[in-house]
Amino acid sequence: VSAAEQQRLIECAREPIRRPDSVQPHGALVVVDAATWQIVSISDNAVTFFGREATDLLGQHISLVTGVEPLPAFAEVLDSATIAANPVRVAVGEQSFDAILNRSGSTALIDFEPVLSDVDSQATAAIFAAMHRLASFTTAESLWAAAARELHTITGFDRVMIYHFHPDAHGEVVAEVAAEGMDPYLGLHYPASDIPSQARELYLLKLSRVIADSRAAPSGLLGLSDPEAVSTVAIDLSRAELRSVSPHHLEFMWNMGQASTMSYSLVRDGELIGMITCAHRTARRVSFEVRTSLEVLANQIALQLSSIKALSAMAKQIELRNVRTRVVSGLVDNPDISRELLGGLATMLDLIPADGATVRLGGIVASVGAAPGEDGQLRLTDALRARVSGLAFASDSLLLDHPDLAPIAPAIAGVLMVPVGVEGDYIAWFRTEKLHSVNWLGDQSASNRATVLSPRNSFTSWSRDVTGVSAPWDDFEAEATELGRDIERVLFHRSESRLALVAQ
Ligand code: BLA
Repeated sequence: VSAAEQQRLIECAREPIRRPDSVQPHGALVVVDAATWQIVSISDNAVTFFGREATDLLGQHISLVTGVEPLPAFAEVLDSATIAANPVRVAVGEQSFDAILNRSGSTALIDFEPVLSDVDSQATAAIFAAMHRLASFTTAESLWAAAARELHTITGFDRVMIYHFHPDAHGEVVAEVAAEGMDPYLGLHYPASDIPSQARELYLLKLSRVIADSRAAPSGLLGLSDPEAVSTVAIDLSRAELRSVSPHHLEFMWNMGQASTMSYSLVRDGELIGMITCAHRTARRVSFEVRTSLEVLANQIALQLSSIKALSAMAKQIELRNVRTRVVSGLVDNPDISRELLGGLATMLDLIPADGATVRLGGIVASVGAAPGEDGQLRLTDALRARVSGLAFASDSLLLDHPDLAPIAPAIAGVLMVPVGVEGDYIAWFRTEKLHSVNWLGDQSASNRATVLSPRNSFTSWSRDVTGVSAPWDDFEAEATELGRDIERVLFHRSESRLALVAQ
């Protein structure tokens, strides 16, 4: 991660996107005191929807907007624990609205969205049918691809993308369906700062969002700076459907040619593992009912992805345990443990694929394949022992993680090392560099941004070689630690039986 990207990560994450002082103008937001239903804040576009100026409504009772009738329904939604009670259909004059209520501290946020023509029941049926079809996919790749196709058909958006977040928070487009003539983004990677951390936190709390028109000027909220109002701090709009959008992200959307987006969070165990984004070249809205049905669909996809991942991790674990059993059983009756570990029927390299391995037992070092020389090993292990606490040391890039140690073993990129016993012995695996290139969404160099905080201007695929990095060690760290414990047990039994022989 470059210094500029580090700075961008910090700066982008600072923007208080939950309290923006404004809303998207395709509806009106009314904020009431949840106890009295007095309007404490209202968006300045109220007159276009309600026929009354926002300034006249501020401080009044909500019934001045809705008539007296819908109040019991409002209270019911607010008191129910789930959002499933939303929306409440209300008429104001000639216009029907979906009113969507959410609590925010002592206030209630009420989004008023003009009702779209009623094609929702068809869409809901299509969503259920898609859920049935998607249920049969058993690999992440096939599920991603099928989900993108289904969502493209259901929503009609120009482009539907599925993002997968990598452990370092950067994203990858893992499935895509795009309208004819649009540049494909499939397989491209993008930096973590494109979706900063506070946005990801918010997207865990609220699983879907709509940006109906990236070019529309937001409507300001009145009442917030009134010293007589409930609060002089901006209200938390996290749950508001109409919450206005970060100007940085709006600029990103303009640069991408996106007039509107609708996106869904993919969550596993409280962690954002991906997102589904539907993007359109013209302004576009989707009814609240369809949006919430799609939330259920996205939830199903996330659950399926979780179970696919859990099942494959379990299968891999069982396979590894079988190999480890074979490695260890070869040690039991063998006088030369090092030779067995490095050259027996089942070796350390069968357990954990690498380019070389080393065993140091009783102070004697033995190696196969690509491994640093004995002198280099000693310096490396001394240095690592001094700075690594815990059971195992794993790095897929000495150059990046410990640049001062890299020159000791210039041919080695990745090291996995587990101490054995207390005499400074160890087992270790070494991997050489795995050259590969990553295709990024847009040039990642500074020349493609006006300032550190600006989104990129160009989004053509930009390839960069990754050097000095080996394949990741992933779950092998735990496996290596287990093998270390197994070897200690074998050595312990051996010394016990030797003691028993001496005693006889
Ligand atoms: C939000 N950034 C987002 C969102 C997406 C992306 C999908 C969620 C909102 C939405 O659905 O539109 C990123 N969109 C992408 C990517 C692709 C795409 C990568 O179509 C292409 C495949 N963004 C920047 C910079 C900053 C930034 C420099 O590029 C910060 C300075 C911020 N992005 C940013 C913020 C949000 C965001 C703050 C949250 C928007 C909000 O919900 O208010």
